[in-house]
Amino acid sequence: MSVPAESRPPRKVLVVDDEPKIAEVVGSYLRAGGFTRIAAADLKQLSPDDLTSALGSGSGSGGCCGPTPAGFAGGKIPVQTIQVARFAGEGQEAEVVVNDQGYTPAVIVVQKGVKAKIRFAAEKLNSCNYLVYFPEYQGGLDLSKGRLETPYLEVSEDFTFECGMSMLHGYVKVVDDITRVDLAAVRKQVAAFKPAAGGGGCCGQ
Ligand SMILES: [Cu+2]
Repeated sequence: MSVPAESRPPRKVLVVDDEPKIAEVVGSYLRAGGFTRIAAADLKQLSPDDLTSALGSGSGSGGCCGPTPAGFAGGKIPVQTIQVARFAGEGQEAEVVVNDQGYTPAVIVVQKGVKAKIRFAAEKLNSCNYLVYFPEYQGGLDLSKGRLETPYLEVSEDFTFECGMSMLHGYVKVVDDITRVDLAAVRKQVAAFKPAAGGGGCCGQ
């Protein structure tokens, strides 16, 4: 079962081994996992836009994707708001608002064994949040292209969603009965959850 939509965008490619200053800057991005190493000789093939977007606007808080919303910094998932899916159509549905604050809610509870559809209300898209990727389903949605909902997903165990660069993370908790959810327990579990990608991405944090 996969999401038959856009796949993760290609990572930006950058590198420099023989120019210390640039290498120093680029190195931090490489360490954050957002880039793929290429030979310095090939660097000329990158456009100025690639470099600009990769290195940020110089404001210091930018980076290629802009600042990570506070609630999502370091791979954290805000747990204050949890949405329990509702039964509708052929299964169950939940909706997530996407804007500069990230995902609201970032935590959804769905019922095991009932097909689930997740909709995204693209309130404000930016270079970070326009792509929502579902690692466990190996697919994603390009919200900027109007792909605003997943197909019905077979639900068997917890899964996650994230922005294309793994800075914003959301969590879908699977329970046996959505009419009896222990929200405190879900909150506790998700608060302790560490995304595999470590909340890295090209922007660090
Ligand atoms: Cu991002």
